[in-house]
Amino acid sequence: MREFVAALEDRGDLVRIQDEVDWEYQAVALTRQSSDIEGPALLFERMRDSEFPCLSGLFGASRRVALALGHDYHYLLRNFGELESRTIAPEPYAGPAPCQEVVVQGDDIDVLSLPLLRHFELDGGRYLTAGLQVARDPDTGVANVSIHRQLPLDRTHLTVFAPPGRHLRTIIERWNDRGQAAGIAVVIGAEPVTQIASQARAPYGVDEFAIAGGMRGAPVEMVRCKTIDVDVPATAEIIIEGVIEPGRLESDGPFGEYPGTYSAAKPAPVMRVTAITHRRGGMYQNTLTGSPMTENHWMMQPSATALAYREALKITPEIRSINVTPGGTTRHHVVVSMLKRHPAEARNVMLALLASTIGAKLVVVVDEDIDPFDPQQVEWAVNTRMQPDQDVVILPNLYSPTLDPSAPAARTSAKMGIDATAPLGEERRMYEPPMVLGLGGWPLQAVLDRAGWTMPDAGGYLSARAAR
Ligand SMILES: Cc1cc2nc3c(=O)[nH]c(=O)nc-3n(C[C@H](O)[C@H](O)[C@H](O)COP(=O)(O)O)c2cc1C
Ligand SMILES: [Mn+2]
Repeated sequence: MREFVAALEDRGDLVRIQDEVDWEYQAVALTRQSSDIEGPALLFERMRDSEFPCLSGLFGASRRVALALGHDYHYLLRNFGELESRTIAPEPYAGPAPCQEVVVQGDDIDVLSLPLLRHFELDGGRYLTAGLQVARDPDTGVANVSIHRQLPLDRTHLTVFAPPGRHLRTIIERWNDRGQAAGIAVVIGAEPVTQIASQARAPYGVDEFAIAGGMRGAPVEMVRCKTIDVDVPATAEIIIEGVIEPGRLESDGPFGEYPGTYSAAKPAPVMRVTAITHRRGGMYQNTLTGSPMTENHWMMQPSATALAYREALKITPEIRSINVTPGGTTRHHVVVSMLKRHPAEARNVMLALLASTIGAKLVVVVDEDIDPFDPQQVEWAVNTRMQPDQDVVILPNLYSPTLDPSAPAARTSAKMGIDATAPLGEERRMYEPPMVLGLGGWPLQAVLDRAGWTMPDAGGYLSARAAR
């Protein structure tokens, strides 16, 4: 993390703020504004009421996700699944672990010694938003790594917003079934590649630290926590160790969430903190979420897209390209471009995606000549290649992991598929854009050059926008 911060600083992609910043709204207000212009990451060196600096908006521009993984962002959208599949198991760290340079235990523990930020107007409180939660299956001992927001209840308790279906929740329930408390570690300021790897939609039983190892090309180096049997990345900035109190659920929320809406207050498991360990000068980290795009979305989009490819490719190998769109908050709308070989195939692709765990509510399937990343092309395909009474499938009442406020019941949604592909065969000609012949033979530029034409200055005209 420290190397990454230094590299960003060298590139002018991180700005240090030395003035004291308030954890109540101010830090988030600045992060939101930087996010909206795809500006720099912000390192708040002095936070009100805390000794810890706060790094915010680390992934607030897609270029920084790309830099963390050493690949162009569009390459990541296309190939994240392939990167996820090359795992390298974690290994023990040699020597004393930096993340345990300082150990805080007993009465000294206070989660609000960390600068947890207050994000949005109607939020239920300050939130910890950049913690990687690590817990182990009670039978296999295999770790799971994922990110869940946490609301502090008092000095030593935090909720863990891991809804049913999340791997962490399954682990908690399995420990609960035995009447035992699951050990849980919250890793703050892990190596950037590990943070992105935590978003892999790998099956239950796959250790996301091994995925991180594959992505960084070397094992993630781990140390055993001081008070629980859980291993954490030794070079992380801050670790919160604790146990899940069996059977206890407390109200968590509301919180301004990734669908760009609030998620209502819901019961969530509770963690009792048993220790906080950190590096000297440990950096706290905050991630922004809310209306797309934010770092929450940039972090999720590659893995959500990888999941969409996996599901679509089960139907046909002729998938050209997939966009899990920003307007669909990188979860709920999927546009798939495919080469159709059977008249009904697009509908199977649609159903596979609507049924998947990505949480898609709308799937639009277009032909291979349409770029799913160009909204105008997609709309044109919907305009000219589909009839609502024949090409729209609406399915009521499906299971769906979603925070959509319009959902009819918890984790339930109606779903819609639009087949905007043209018919196969002879008929297809009528669905293709009219071609102008001779474009190559009569290049306009030569004509314009001869006429001495240059682009007119727009200043003299009333611009279209002003006219509206
Ligand atoms: C910044 C950020 C915050 C997130 N917050 C939550 C959250 O509060 N609850 C949740 O269930 N998922 C949250 N997620 C998504 C999960 O971390 C992600 O889907 C993860 O892959 C789930 O892991 P699993 O497949 O091991 O269950 C968040 C993701 C990011 C990038
Ligand atoms: Mn998992």
